[in-house]
Amino acid sequence: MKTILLLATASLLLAGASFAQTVAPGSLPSETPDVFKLATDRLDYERRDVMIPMRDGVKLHTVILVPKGVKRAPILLTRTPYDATAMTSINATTHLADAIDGYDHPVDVVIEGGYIRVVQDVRGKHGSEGDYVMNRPLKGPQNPTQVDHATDTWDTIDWLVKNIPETNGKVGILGISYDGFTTLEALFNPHPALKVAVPMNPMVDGWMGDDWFHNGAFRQQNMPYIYEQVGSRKNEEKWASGVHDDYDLFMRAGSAGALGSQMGLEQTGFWRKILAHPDYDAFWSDQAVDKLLGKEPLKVPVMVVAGLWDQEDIYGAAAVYKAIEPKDTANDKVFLVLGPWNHGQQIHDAASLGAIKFGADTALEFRQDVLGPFLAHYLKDDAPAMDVAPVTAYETGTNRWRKLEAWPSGCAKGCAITPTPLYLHAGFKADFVAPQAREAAGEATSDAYVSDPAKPVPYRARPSQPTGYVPPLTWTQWLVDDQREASGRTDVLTYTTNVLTAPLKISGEPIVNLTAATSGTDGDWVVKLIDVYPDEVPGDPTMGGYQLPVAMDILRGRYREGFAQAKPIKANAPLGYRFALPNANHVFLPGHRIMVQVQSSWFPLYDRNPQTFVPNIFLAKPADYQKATETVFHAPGKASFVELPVVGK
Ligand code: PG9
Repeated sequence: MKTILLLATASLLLAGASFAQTVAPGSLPSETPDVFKLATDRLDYERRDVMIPMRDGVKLHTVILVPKGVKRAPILLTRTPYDATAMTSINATTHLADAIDGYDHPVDVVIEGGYIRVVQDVRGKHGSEGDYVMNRPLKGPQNPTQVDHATDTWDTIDWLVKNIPETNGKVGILGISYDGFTTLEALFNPHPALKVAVPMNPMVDGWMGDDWFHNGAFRQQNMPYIYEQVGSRKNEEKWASGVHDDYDLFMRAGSAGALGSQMGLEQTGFWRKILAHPDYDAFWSDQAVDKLLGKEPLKVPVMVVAGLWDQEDIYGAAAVYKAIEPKDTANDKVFLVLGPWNHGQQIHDAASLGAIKFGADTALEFRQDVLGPFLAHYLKDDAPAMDVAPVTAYETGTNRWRKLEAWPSGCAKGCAITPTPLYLHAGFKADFVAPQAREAAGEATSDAYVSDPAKPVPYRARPSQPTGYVPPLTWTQWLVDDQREASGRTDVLTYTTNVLTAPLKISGEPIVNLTAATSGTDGDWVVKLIDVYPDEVPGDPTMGGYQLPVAMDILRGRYREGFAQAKPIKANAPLGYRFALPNANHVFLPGHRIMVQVQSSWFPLYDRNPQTFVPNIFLAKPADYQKATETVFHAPGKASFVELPVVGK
């Protein structure tokens, strides 16, 4: 025993001697090593941080996560502006599943599939070299260089399959939102090792209906995002407005342009481009990904994933599907998933959204029954069979998944979709009968309200939260907010059907057809298609009378004749306004009612329309903002209606 003690003591003394540092007199050396080596033997995966050279010499920081022991594993790649290091070290953990348990990773699919997970900082962001350009356009009229996301993806995939010995040489690319955009960009001249792409909630056309504008109305609450995303390489510059309620912040600023100037946003190139391109000019249309993909050959199987209540990019997925589906003549290369989700909810829990309950975790069902088998089929060596329909669409209202051959199509076989006008009527009624002479015989043939830019309609209850995902923020739920508050306002017109006695199903885009006049020379029209719950809902009393938005959107009236050029509106003239609302796949159940709301502001998410025509609303002056009387007609020959894609036998 004594010997052991002696030996132990001796070894400690020796150890102490070997740790002793030769310290220069008068110095106190750093205690932090130059490079900290991770003790990897405890991890169930290997982490490799590499800088991959692109064809122009710029190196892109790429994190490679290899599950221990894998052989001939496929690669799942995501290219992001949101910090690859942060996205792959979400928890201090020894498990890959926990390291990636967050944004952009369908974790269970990645882990159960034994995939090599690769996440790369896009050019100009975080650990990558090069210059950052928001949604960098493809080489061409908006990008005179020889590099873009397509070339960077090609070069990256080429490097990966040559430098990761554990791979089977097959690569899938997937991502949500901006990372859905980079996923789509991989489809232009795709690398031969790219076997499948899953763009989820992708940014596709920032002006038409995704993050920056909707039909010309500017989504000003995304200004903090621009500030932080473009203000510095590592998003170190943080937006601090000093005002808690965004309604106050944007109201006091006047125009979005004025706020941008106050916040120093004009230092950034992308904000200057926004200011310079308020209309749908070539700057926007040249980089609309759906338009560009529509001209490309279909070389890689694609599953486009969309959320029916996507609060950020509700336009992009449907637009891309419309553009590429016609190329899929065998109906086996282009797939669409429409889930009852907010932006990206498919990788999180989705048993509910806000107050709306689905009875099961619909995101888990998607990952297990659709995404997992889909990726395995194209990426695994044994190419396991998959039973994934061309379209997998959740039917809200009945809470059922539907497997369809195409979209829109109301059912698998044997039904048809009939565009059916839901007319607005006197007495704030709505029904499927066109305005008759009865309205001309004395009943009101129109309804009016005063739209006051000094008191715009809040798009949700105040205080107006900023956009964001960390509780207590509920930005992710705003598309399912109860619309009762709005329906009680004098500057919101609300039309409602009688109680339905039979289910009514719609599948596709409802189309707004307003006949309306304004006393101003510009104006916005917001139209909401709403499912009104019964006055009492057995088992769920809080849902009694709930006004659930099914599809909502905004049109900036100056673009009534076309998006490329803003034109003044002829004052006090009944004019037609026609625009599509986002896709719905909804059953209005018996006992429910259908409601249509019309209003002229949706604040502060969207900037105010001055309601007097100015060349560029970003530069509007306080005096330009004037009240206007808005009139919506429901008379024979001047009907207003929402054309519903009604599913029938
Ligand atoms: N689509 C998301 C976003 C983009 C731009 C502004 C605000 C949000 C996203 O990429 O997360």
